[in-house]
Amino acid sequence: MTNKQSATVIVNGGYSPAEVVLTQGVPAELTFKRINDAGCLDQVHSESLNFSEDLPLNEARTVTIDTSKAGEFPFSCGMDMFFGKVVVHP
Ligand SMILES: [Cu+2]
Repeated sequence: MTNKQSATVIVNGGYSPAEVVLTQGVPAELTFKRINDAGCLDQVHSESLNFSEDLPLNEARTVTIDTSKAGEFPFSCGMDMFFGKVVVHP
């Protein structure tokens, strides 16, 4: 029985992967690691997932994801130019 899940998004001029699939009801952590100074990706935020993080270069930052509801939840850079999403499926 899996009781935890995690995923890592590499921030390198965009989000890789840009879509993270999680299972509903399993506690989840999402880690961002920015490895490229280009662009304006030094912040990542999501209104629907309720997080906002600064992303220092080459440092991992982990946020907790609420997986109680299924659906698609977008996140984006501080200026809303680059987008990714978390898909929580039942
Ligand atoms: Cu931006």
